[in-house]
Amino acid sequence: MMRLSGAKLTHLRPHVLRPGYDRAAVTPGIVHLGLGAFHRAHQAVMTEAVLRAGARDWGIVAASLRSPATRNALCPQGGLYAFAEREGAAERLQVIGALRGLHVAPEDPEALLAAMAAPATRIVSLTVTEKGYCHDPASGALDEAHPDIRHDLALPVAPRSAPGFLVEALRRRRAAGTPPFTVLSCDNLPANGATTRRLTARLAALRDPDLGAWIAGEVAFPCTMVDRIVPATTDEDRARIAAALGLQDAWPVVGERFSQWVIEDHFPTGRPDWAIAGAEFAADVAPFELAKLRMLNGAHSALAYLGYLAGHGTVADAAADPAFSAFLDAFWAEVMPHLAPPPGLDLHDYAARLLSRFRNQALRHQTSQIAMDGSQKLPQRLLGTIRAALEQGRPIDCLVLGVAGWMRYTVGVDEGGAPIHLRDPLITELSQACAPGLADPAALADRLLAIPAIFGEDLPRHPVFRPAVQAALARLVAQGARASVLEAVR
Ligand code: CS2
Repeated sequence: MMRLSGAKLTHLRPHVLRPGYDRAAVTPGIVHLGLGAFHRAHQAVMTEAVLRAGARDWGIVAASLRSPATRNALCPQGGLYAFAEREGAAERLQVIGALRGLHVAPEDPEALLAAMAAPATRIVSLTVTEKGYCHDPASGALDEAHPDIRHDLALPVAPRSAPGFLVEALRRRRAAGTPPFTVLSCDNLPANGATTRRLTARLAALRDPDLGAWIAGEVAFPCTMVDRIVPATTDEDRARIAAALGLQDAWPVVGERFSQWVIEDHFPTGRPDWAIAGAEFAADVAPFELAKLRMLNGAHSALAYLGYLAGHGTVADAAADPAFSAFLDAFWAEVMPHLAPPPGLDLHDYAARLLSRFRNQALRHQTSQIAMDGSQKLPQRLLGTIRAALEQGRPIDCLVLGVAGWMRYTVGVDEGGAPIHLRDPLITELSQACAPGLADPAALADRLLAIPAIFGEDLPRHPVFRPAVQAALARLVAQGARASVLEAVR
């Protein structure tokens, strides 16, 4: 079968949506850091709608900060790839043309810096995942001992970290008298814009206090809430999509139909009209973001650990299990009292829609994929709600069971004794804490609670939280995840 490329677009099957605009006339206006599936299924799809509507100066130059794999897949295709929107039996295919340049940062940091410093670049957006910000997840402060941050301070002209690239590119623009680009974080971090500003300004200040103050004062870092479920692409997806396209695509992306993007409208040097694609602009993104992080992502993480332990490979399988769907209802009932939803958002409707999204059997979203990097996710997904509930003396049983599920999972053996492949930037600390195994669950809970980057200083000593976690972990070890989930909802 022929490979997807600009020259072969006419070979696509007729039902496949294609760029339909002159890609050669599109110039880059956005540099994107983090060329993963999420970016390609979310912001790039929204930007594609803007290009289809006639804009020419908002092409995307995208960079991987680590692996060359995506560049290697997309380069021979001239940056083209298919996005497959899946719900039930329906699959809608669209070839996306928005990527107009591909970089691999470690191969050539200078080329990426040059693209970021170019006057035509007015936005630098990021999807580098939680750990890509090199911060302490509990406090939100820059992790100055992080190897990439130390590297970027020692050799700032050839950075490795996302904050390092932002600082050096902004320094160059300031020196050249070019207005700064707007920094648009699209990761699931609390107050992602303000957080990125704080981390970037801090790293800059460690180099040069003036530069730090300039970044803090002069650069726009709007907050965003991003939402679309995008599981990792499988070989089965590749084969099915190639057959449906009539052309081979080395790395298509697959996602649900639902997509939401709420953006704080602060772009001093302009922005694409993403409203064309359904993006919402809001003065305050926080109420959207808290609801999404704590309801969707919080439930996702709890379901990932407990579901995996109970033998569910995917979110859809877990959510189809009556024990887990009852657990989700009870979990959301614990979360909702601590949210102040934006006007027009009914949290009960939101929860009902989440349940049906989780049940989308057309998406094979692996529980092990969501389980990854738990140390970076727990604070904003579960622990923030737990702190709020503790303050008001409200129930935390399901939230605590989610935390205990993470602990049980982190020991690295499933309920049948098979090893779990753990992936987490704090793997060394976690393995140390888990080395003595499951024999004494209360002591295991204490050793994990003692990691301040996750639990801070308050939670490990909390007179309600600590014993609740110890008891939940003991139950999980004694009777397994499914029985514990059933007990929690009884
Ligand atoms: C998931 C998210 O992998 C994860 O941790 O919870 O990627 C989730 O699918 C997205 O945030 C949905 O918008």
